[in-house]
Amino acid sequence: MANENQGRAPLRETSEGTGMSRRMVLGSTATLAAAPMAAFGGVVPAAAQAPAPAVPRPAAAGTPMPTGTVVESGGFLTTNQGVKVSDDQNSLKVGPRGPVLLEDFALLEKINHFDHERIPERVVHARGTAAHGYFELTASLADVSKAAIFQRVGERTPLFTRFSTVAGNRGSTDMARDVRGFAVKLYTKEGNWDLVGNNMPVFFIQDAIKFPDIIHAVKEEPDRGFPQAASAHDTFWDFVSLTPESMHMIMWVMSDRAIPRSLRMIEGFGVHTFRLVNEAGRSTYVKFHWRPKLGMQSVVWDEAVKISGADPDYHRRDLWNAIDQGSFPEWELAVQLFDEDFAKRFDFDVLDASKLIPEEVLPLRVIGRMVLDQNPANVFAETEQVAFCTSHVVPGIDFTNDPLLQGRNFSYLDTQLKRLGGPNFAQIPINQPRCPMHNFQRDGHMQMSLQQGRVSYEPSALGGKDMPREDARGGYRSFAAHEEGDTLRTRPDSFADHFSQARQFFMSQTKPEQNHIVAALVFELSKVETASVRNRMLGQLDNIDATLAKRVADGLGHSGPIEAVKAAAPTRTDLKPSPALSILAKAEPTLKGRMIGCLVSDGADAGLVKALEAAAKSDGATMKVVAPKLGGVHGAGGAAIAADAQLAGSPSVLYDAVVLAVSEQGASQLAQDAAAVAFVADAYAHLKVIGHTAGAAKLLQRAGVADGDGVIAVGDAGSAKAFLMAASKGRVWEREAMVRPVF
Ligand code: HDE
Repeated sequence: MANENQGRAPLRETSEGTGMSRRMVLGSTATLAAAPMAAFGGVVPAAAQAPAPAVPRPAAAGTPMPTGTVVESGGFLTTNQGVKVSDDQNSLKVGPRGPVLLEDFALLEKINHFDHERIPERVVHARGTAAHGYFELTASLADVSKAAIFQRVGERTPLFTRFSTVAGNRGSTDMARDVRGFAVKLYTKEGNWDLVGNNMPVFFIQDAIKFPDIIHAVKEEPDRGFPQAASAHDTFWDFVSLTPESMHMIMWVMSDRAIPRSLRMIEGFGVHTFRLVNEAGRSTYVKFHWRPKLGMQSVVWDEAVKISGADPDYHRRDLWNAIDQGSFPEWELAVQLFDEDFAKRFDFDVLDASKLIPEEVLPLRVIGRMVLDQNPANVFAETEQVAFCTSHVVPGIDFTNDPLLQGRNFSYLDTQLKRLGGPNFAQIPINQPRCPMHNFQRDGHMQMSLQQGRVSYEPSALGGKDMPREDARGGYRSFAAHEEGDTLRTRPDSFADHFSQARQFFMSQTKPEQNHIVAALVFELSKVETASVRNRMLGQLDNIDATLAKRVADGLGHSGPIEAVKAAAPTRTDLKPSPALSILAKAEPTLKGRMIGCLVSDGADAGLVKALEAAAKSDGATMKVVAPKLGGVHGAGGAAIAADAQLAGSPSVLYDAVVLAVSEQGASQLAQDAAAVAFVADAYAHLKVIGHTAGAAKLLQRAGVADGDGVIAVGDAGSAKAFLMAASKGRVWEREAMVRPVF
């Protein structure tokens, strides 16, 4: 069968290519030579294995034989039925100018398949990017979980991780202000375990029944079809301003966590409280955390807006390039473990997904690491078709009564049926377990396995001793939780406090981070056309913190008092700030995985550019040379300096720090180029460290940049090091009040 999937775990054995190649003519009617189909990802029909001579077919009378580009070929094209295709350029006609015949099965099949290439995109998390990798256990969890994956230190488990935005459609921008999905499918020896999390540890709602509402509210408005991938519109703020349980999550999505610099630099959270169960059947509550080895980093909002134009694929390109170049992103897996006593003592209900347990209250235990070391071979087959389900758990991992989690356990299975077309989605290679799998589920759409024998039920004696049976000892057993109560549609009182942790989050942020939360709220609410929605939201913010509400009101130019919105429970002010909730409070100086943009001009010092590149590399960063033309520039003395990118298409928003390695004359010329001026002005406004040669003065002046904090003269290898040292500290936050209003 042609086009058989060649994923990591193919359903059937496929033949490998022999590397044999042939010449073919593109855009011509020349005959293709015989060679194995495996080069195209297909199974080699026996007849096609022997190479046939590459003899061009003589053109039939009246058939034009255009000459095309000669390229190497790996084998015959065939239809899906394995019939060799003689001509893939022209449909079958009556005479050269006559009607096309319905009997042209090759045409019909090709168009038919093309018409059905798309499957429904995910209702949420449609835009995603993914990678293969592995999980390695670094500390045993055998005391609390019997899961095989948690037993042997050093054991590696293959996995596939998909990152996503939530609100936008598949074609939207990577840089939307949004939660990032962080879904990991672990192919354990006891079956697949899907840890389907986000880069924020809490959620907007407490009960799954509200999920369609929050998603309808944030998605494009149904009558107009916009805005796309944006929460800054009336329906979103209408809903959340009426849904106080969202307030904690609102603080997170208005923070810089919602505009990450790189997917390699985000944290991940399982969000819900899960259970671990050990051999003795004892249950321990657990919260899962992924922590990026590169540390966390975010962009500033104006940068996010501009990156969306400069490179809407910024995150996926960054992840793909890093893996392609062998800089494998890595995360630690850590757990917060607690028992029923802790759950009873803790300030909030551990079943409430709008709350977190601060690390300072319950420390993290690091148990492993995840390394992403291989890009997908095919985005559709893997990234699109991967089917995560929260209900995919393995012995030793179990659920709690979190009403959000319970609803998710239905939704994910249900959604895969719609997206992937039937109940056999577990047979798609990316979804297959890597351990033996057998049961009596039969037939269905796209059944891929040749299910044999007359016995398709159990118990059975007819099948003999080879039939699969239950395993009372090793099989999955749900934790025997004691449950009783009346049947009610209600929320527990223990879920009623919606503001205390929202306030705690805000108070835990550094000054620049608090400023950004205020600015984000001002930006978003400024896009809301309905005054009553804005005002109600101010009332909700007032319940979080009066100063926060006042600052947002000032930023909006709101006149008059803020109208109170009744809260179900008073806001606690005794919760201690948790520095672990801040990005900046735990940021370590580093350039690892970061990108430096070096703008060059004719007459630049080629030696300096080389020295900068080498120094950046030794710090773990990459330097890209940006020139007015892709052909590069002539350095001082005529030495050629090659360019990686052209200035107009490579603005400074794509880099973490910039250096202007330009000659005096080059700077004068660049001062006439709006792209060069914006390169410098934006780097300054985005608080980046700017290195510059003495010759850059005119360009700096034109961009309105004066020497000062983070603007560093660079002339030789020594000063290049000093520039990189400054850049490793990240942004120059002191500059912010000079470049944009702080409300
Ligand atoms: Fe999801 N979510 N979700 N979600 N979610 C989906 O499943 C849903 C929630 C998350 O890369 C859908 O396969 C409900 C929380 C990720 O393929 C759907 C509720 C968290 C992904 C669905 C939630 C998530 C999804 C759409 C409220 C963080 C992408 C396509 C009860 C812990 C997975 C799909 C991927 C995807 C339902 C809330 C994370 C519709 C009903 C909380 C990372 O089934």
